Order: sequence, then structure tokens, then C-alpha cells
Amino acid sequence: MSDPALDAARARLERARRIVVLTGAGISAESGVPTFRGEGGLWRSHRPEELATPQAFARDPLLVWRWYQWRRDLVAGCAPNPGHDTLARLALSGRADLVTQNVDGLHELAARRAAGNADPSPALPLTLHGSLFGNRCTRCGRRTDGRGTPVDATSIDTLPRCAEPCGGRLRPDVVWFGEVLDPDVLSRAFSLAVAAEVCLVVGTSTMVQPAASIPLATLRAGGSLVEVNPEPTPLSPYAAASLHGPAGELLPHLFGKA
Ligand code: BJW
Ligand code: ZN
Repeated sequence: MSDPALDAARARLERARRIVVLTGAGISAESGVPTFRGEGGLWRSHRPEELATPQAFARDPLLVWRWYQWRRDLVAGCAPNPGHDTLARLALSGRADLVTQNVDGLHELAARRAAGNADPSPALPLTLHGSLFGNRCTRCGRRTDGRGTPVDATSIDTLPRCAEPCGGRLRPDVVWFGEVLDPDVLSRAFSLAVAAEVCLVVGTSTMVQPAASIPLATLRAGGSLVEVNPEPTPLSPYAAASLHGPAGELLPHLFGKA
């Protein structure tokens, strides 16, 4: 694949000593995970305020849990694609840090696959919006892994509860609209963005704050943006290079592995 925009972006990324990568739902689209706002996106058929707010959960936990268990089942059958794999190798090389808005765990799977028997931690992303497979107690805050235990959403009485003596209602360990992101994770993400020469923005509509401001921190600190997305986004006018295409195809070309 020879394309002047791709070649220029590749040269810029090769020169950069520090890269921060911000990913969104689009990087997992080719793995079969639905995005939120695009064609076939989750918010095209569901209203976010009925499913992804603390108020929605308080009003109708059964509806919210049914939706999350449906998504858990769907994502459990998905695997990382060449986009995730390329970013995992890049991060393992030590030149990039990954920050993701995704809750699907596919960067983590790619990190373990790329690391083999080595330590995958340099390729594990900072996760801004939590984990689809995590549970958190609404009473004591205890976190547990929900992966091995499907939620029984037959009725309100079968929904999962915290271990005794707490017995509080469990919720998905994700960040809903109106909730604050973990301040430590957010501040680490902004520090990485400020220190980076290039912020590579992959598969996000950049509609959701505060994640959408992370690339702007790189820009304000004198760095540049490279964007990979089939569609233009509000960030495109500020990008040194906007590469319009699917991440699973473009990222391997960008980093010379295709
Ligand atoms: C491809 C592709 C391929 C397709 N390859 N690309 C300041 C200003 C305005 C509003 C706010 C503000 N501060 C806070 C707000 C409110 C709110 C917000 O931002 N609202 C906007 C929508 C207006 N933010 C919050 O509430 C946040 N909390 C917060 O800020 O706390 C402080 C505060 C509280 C109260 C008041 C004020 C301040 C929390 C946000 C939590 C977001 N949660 C979700 C759900 C997570 C759990 C779950 O999954 O169930 O996170 S919403 C959803 O959007 C999810 C995503 O992580 C997030 C971002 O979506 P993303 O990844 O960009 O996906 P899409 O679908 O939008 O885009 C996909 C892209 O991929 C598209 O561009 C495609 O073209 C592209 N694509 N195929 C590459 N093959
Ligand atoms: Zn509890």
C-alpha cells in the first residue's frame, strides 16, 4: 500500500520517541464488537440514558443487566484483530503507551498474545471507562471478576449480589454518563499525552469527555496528532494526518508489519 498521507504519517511516527495511543470502539469493530455511534452502533438502537447512567440502573437494574449480559456474551466470542496486535507490539517495544475508552478487554488479550512468555504489562492499556466483565458492589465498592459467572437476569431477585454480610447489589464496573472517571487513571493518561510527541487517535468519534480532550493535551504541549478512522471526526481539522480507513488494515501498514 503506497499512499502519500500514509507515508507521511509513518515517517512522523517513526521519528517520534514517545507516542500515546488513544483508542475507541472503532478499533474493535473488525473484531465484531459493535461501536456506539456509527452504523449499527449501540446508541442507534438503544437510548444511552436508559442503559448507561446510574439513574437508569437505579430505575431498572433488570433491563440494564440484561443488556450488559448480552454484550458480555457477544464480546466473549470476539478476538483481537491486527489493529490490536500491532498496537500491542508497538507498546511492548517501549515507544508507545496505550490509553483506551474500550471496556471489551481486547487490548489486554492482544498484549498477552504479543508478549508470549514475557511480561505483557507495557502493552496493557490505561482503561478510562472500566471493564465490561467486572462487577462492583453498589454498597461497599468491592470489585469482582464477573467473567466466569453469567448474570442470571431472569428476574429482579436473581440479579447478582455482593458476598455476605454486605449483600449489596452488584453493577457492571464501567463508567456511565454523569460518573467521574478514576482520577488517578485520568491524570496518568493526561501526563502521557503531554509527554508524547505524537498522539495516535484510533477509532473514536471523540464525542465523549473527558477522554476526547486527551489528544488536545498533546497538541497544546507542542506535539501532533495522527488519526485513523474511516470517517472524519471533530479532531480531524487539528490532525497532522487523518488516515481514512479501518484500523485493522491501516495500523499494520503504519508500523511496517504488513
Ligand atoms: C472505526 C472503524 C474501524 C468504525 N477502524 N475506526 C464536557 C462537555 C460536554 C459534555 C460533558 C463534558 N464533561 C462531561 C460531559 C458529559 C459526558 C459527555 O461527554 N457527554 C457527551 C456525549 C456530550 N461525559 C461523562 O459523563 C463522563 N463523565 C464525566 O465527565 O464526569 C465528570 C462530570 C460528571 C457530570 C457532569 C459533568 C462532568 C463519563 C463518560 C462515560 C462514557 N461511558 C461510555 C459507556 C461505557 C460503558 C459501556 O460500554 O457500557 O463509554 S459511553 C460510550 O462512549 C463508551 C465509549 O467508551 C465512549 C466513546 O465512544 P467511542 O469509543 O468514541 O465510540 P463511537 O461509537 O462514538 O465511535 C466509534 C468510531 O469508530 C467512529 O468515529 C467510527 O467512524 C470509527 N470506526 N469502524 C477505525 N474499522
Ligand atoms: Zn458489597
